[in-house]
Amino acid sequence: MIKLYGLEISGNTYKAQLLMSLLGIQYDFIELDTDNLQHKSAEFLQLNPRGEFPVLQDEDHIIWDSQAILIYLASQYSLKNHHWFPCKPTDMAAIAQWLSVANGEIFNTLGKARSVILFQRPGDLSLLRQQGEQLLKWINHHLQQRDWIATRQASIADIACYPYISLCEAGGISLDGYSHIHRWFKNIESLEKYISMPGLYA
Ligand SMILES: N[C@@H](CCC(=O)N[C@@H](CS)C(=O)NCC(=O)O)C(=O)O
Repeated sequence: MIKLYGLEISGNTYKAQLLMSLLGIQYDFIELDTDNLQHKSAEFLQLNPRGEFPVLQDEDHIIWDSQAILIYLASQYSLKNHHWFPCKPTDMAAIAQWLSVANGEIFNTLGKARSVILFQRPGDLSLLRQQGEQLLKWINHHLQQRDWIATRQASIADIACYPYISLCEAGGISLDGYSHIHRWFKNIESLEKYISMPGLYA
């Protein structure tokens, strides 16, 4: 049985949970005791030397980084539904670009602003909010003529980008007025076997 190590309120963990639900994959969830820094313990560092979560374990295969987990799950378990991670080079490149945005700009502005407020992490909140608002404008414009963020069908790029955009009001960044982002939220939330997480925009 696949094991997922993470935290229920972690958007990066939710990326893996959402894709596993959409793909109908059963797994054991191991909620980390982050108050006692379980993710920095010698045992956990064997799984992920970065001391971060989520981590996915599938038999002997250990995968850290939520984007890498999405690539692994879609490639290994979605052979009949190629749209999650298609083999066409231009689609793969478009998906890679948006996985990079998810791990870069989205996490580092919207995600960080949330963690400054919710988890008292250090950070310049007004700068993060300013950068986050610029990012939302760009993504809203990008989605103007599109149903999905990278390709013509739902892909792992949508799953990677969705959580920290939908969670961003917890960081004091308003989602008001971004009509294309809201339409894209609805597209994702209409997927069969979609699951939510605490704090998503509703
Ligand atoms: N690029 C990594 C980032 C992982 C990450 O920063 N996870 C956060 C939780 S969402 C974490 O482990 N925070 C604890 C720490 O950095 O000490 C991914 O996408 O999985």
